[in-house]
Amino acid sequence: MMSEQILKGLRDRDPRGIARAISLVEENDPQADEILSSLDDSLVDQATVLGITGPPGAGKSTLTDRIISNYRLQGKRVGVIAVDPSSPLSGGAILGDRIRMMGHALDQDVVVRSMAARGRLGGLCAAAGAAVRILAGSGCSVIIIETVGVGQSEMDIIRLADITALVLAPGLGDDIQAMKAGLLEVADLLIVNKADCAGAETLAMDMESIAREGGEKGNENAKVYTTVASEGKGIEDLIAGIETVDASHRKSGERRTRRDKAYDLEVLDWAIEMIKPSIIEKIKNSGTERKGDPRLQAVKLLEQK
Ligand SMILES: Nc1nc2c(ncn2[C@@H]2O[C@H](COP(=O)(O)OP(=O)(O)OP(=O)(O)O)[C@@H](O)[C@H]2O)c(=O)[nH]1
Ligand SMILES: [Mg+2]
Repeated sequence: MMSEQILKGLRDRDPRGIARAISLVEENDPQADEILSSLDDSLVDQATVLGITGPPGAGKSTLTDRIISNYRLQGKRVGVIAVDPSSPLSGGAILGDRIRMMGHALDQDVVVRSMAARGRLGGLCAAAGAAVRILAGSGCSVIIIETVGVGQSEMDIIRLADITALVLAPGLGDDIQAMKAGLLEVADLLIVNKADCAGAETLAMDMESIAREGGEKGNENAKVYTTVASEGKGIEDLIAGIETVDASHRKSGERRTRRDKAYDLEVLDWAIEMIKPSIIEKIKNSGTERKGDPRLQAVKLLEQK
């Protein structure tokens, strides 16, 4: 597809054109610059980016599906970025399955994109940031980023979100304990899904007390949302909660602060991305004697003009 066609596809909000545009950016194709500079910044500014994170199998995709349905009823166009952790922790879930779970495959106003965290060239944050803007620029007023809450790149990507919801579920074992601390720090909303399962109540009470005492973000009124995503229970309450947080972040300037931080992170990610090939080339050409400390070699290499 030529870039003119892709630009038209974006203007027409055609999911295939959008997918192609994101791929070109991911591949660092020269046409990416034209695509990215053609986007409507006011749409990007206005969109709400919602991060949904939590351990594998907590029900993030099922919940995402329900949240999409709710926004679709409000007439909103929704974009989804599903980050595939390609980790054994995901229980062997493969990309295809994650997307197939979305009950909106035929809806032109739901655009789903998957991205691999591992085994990819370049920064996930950079590519996902661009994808968010492309989705927003093509009319998605809500963009959901689904990511498993393990690993650094997954934590980095959640910083692209205006609001982050942490999804936990009973019966997922000790992994949760290990994850809780880091995830709680980034969570604006706490969700206990699988409320139909044994142990949900205890988990919700646990989460509530952790949230109440939890450091900087400690919140006297910390509320834990309970859902049964598979049956669509608790979704309306959750959506109302998301909207309350969104409105309060917009008013307080928190949203601006987060976007500024995310922006810097993306610039860094892209810059590293762009400088890498030339460094690799330098190493190849320098005929480096593999002697002395690699760190010192790196210093020398960077001093070369
Ligand atoms: N009993 C019960 N099962 C649920 C609920 N929500 C989701 N499930 C089931 O839990 C399993 C995992 O759900 P997913 O939505 O794929 O979970 P996920 O967090 O997206 O998983 P990964 O993407 O692999 O990290 C599926 O079999 C769902 O049908 C719920 O509220 N109650
Ligand atoms: Mg999933």
